[in-house]
Amino acid sequence: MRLEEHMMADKSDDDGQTDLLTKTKPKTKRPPLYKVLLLNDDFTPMEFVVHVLERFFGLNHAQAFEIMLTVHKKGLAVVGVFSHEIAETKVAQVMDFARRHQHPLQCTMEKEE
Ligand code: TYC
Repeated sequence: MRLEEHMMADKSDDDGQTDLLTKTKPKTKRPPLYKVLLLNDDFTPMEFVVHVLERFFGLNHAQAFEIMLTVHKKGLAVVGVFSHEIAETKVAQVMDFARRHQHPLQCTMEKEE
């Protein structure tokens, strides 16, 4: 047996990635999350926004009122963080509900970094 073979004889699980510079992290990447944002406007009634937050985001009345006020005062707020598919659904539900009630309420999503 050659010297090299003797040295590797008890290292059959060697993956060839022992070098400091060539080691790579095993990638277990989680899917990205998306923030759903509600935007302020001058026309949508406060109570309608509170209702939207209760109906589509499962918030209680106090939580919904608080977030509505944050949007009203700051211009926008994150109302939840979801997978891409769930975020898209929430945005579509809010936009459709607002349109059906002829309110200009805007809801968007943004990738969380
Ligand atoms: N600014 C609106 C008003 O004074 C209330 C409002 C709050 C509208 C939040 C949109 O996302 C919104 N009637």
